[in-house]
Amino acid sequence: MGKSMRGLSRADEHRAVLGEIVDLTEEHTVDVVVIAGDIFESSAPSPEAEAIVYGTLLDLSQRGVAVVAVAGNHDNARRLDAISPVFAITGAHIAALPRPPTEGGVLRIDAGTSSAAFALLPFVSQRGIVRADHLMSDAAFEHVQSYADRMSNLIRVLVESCPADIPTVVVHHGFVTGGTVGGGERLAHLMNAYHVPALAFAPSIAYVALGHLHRAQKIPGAAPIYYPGSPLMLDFGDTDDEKSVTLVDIPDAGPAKVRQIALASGRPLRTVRGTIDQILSTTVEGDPWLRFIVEGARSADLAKDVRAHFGERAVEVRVETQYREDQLSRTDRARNPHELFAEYAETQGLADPLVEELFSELYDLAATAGDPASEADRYAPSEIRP
Ligand SMILES: [Mn+2]
Repeated sequence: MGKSMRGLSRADEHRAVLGEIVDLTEEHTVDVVVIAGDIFESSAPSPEAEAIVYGTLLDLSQRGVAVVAVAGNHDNARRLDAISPVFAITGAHIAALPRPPTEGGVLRIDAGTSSAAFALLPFVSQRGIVRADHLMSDAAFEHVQSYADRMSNLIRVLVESCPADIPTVVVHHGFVTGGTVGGGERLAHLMNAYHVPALAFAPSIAYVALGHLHRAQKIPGAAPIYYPGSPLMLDFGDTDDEKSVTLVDIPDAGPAKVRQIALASGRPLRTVRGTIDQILSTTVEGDPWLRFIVEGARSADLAKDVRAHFGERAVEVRVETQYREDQLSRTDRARNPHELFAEYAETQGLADPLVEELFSELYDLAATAGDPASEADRYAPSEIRP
């Protein structure tokens, strides 16, 4: 929540899609809503974004629906941690920081005659992993060094602490890979150092709810492991996705039944490509956000002409194969570096979720370097100079 479209508010779409999800909980008699992060776009969310999220949590509470949430890498973990005791009173449980099983890392929820245990592991940065595993005080941590091994151990400790007589659900925000990592190239090596292997999730786990990747997908593994994806299209790169929520039915015994339910709220993102004459004669159905890629002859008034024709929804007008340096000048300072990088990567033909994840990780390290005490507080996008 709180992510804008090239500086234009999407708050109406955020309200609509959360309202749609709240209605779905009633239609499908949902017991628990799981939010695997990111909750907010920024670690300094606007009061409007907070009002939308907190209002939704209270809506769910009034309908008797419990909430289990973990913080993601965009979230301000310490800020969410501060407010979490207040929301716990309403039945919304926010795990913002990694905690040992008995101090909030494991949560039991009873709904009617059914119960489930939730093992909660919010986003852990590479630098945060050492602190996190000290918390768990388990001898096995002394012998492992890699992020993947340490994270696997954290998950094991949490899952083994869950009651054995009820189903266990793991909720985690991070990058989980399948069994195969391809190639010997440097990028693959770096990514390999910063992921959680799907093998970390034991077959006894009823369901693994993941957040981080925008695209809805199932990760191959011994347990059912899913990313539900983002509820709105966030980037022009997402345009082929149908947005959905994941409905999971967990029986007292046996495998979970998982299905996607399409979401109708939110404006789609469309790219229109062609010469300026073709573009100006295009009819656009519905009310999407529009990106235009202009081929062939161009003029200084290109963007003005396109915006005059299509209005405010024409959020981006770009000339094919030419990256314009001046794009990174005035308006972009207020924008999110992840968004800027994704856009740049695309103009360079480098658009790839792995590249964007790597950028986010490097950015995280750079933005928090040298100040371990306030890792989450430091990131304020408007203060970072390009
Ligand atoms: Mn994330």
